[in-house]
Amino acid sequence: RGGKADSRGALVVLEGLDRCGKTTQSTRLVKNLERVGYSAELWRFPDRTTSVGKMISSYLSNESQLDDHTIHLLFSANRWEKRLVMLFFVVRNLAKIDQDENNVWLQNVLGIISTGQTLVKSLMESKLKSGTTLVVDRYSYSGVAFSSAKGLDIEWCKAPEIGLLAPDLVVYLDIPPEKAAERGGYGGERYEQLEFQKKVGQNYQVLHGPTWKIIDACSSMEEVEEQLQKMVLDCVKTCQEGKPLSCLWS
Ligand code: NYM
Repeated sequence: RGGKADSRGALVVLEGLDRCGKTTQSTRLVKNLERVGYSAELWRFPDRTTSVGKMISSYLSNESQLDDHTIHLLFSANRWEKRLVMLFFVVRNLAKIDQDENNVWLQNVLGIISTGQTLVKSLMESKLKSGTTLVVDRYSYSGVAFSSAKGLDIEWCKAPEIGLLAPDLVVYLDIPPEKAAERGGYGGERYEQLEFQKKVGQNYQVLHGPTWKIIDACSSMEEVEEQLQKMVLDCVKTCQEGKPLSCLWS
């Protein structure tokens, strides 16, 4: 819908404290974007379905103990591992293709291999370039804000995220930690404690940059939904008009 035929989708990230409403809002946002004719997908980090994600999940539910640096790197690895999926995809397709000399796709792939170019293109980039907007529930900013709340150096926390795609828009759902705690439902996972969340909130402040927009998460669900959709539609249009992709931490 709209834009040039080869226009890309937007990379939109939702961030905030636990219980700020990110998951509800990101789900609604994807439905709303699709309803008005855009291709959109919901991603979330941690992605608990991968083997790294399972280690993270077990740590969060206090079933395992890990050094703070180690779990930080696992959260980051869980974002990086989206690249490998693409490599598998290529290998799987290569295995399927018969050795037909006229197969242009295969010839291209072999050409790329022989010139030493990398085939490993991130799944995220491919999705965006195919025109799909990605709505991502938590990203590198959660990684930095939560780990540095444990006392890890903020620059050290940012380092493993360098080179991941930078979002076109980060929407911070702003809620005072006390209000979030009142919403209840802290599920007993690690980090779901008021004092810790206060530190996380302060760390998020340090990360705010030009691509960030803030929504008052204490407004009604409908109001947040409406504001969010408006911001995202503006961003999607800018991306369709040719805004280039960039990498963290630009
Ligand atoms: N979290 C999430 C981190 O500590 N680092 C990260 O990189 C990410 C993506 O995991 N309390 C924390 C924030 C949350 C917890 O997230 C699980 P969720 O959105 O509740 O599944």
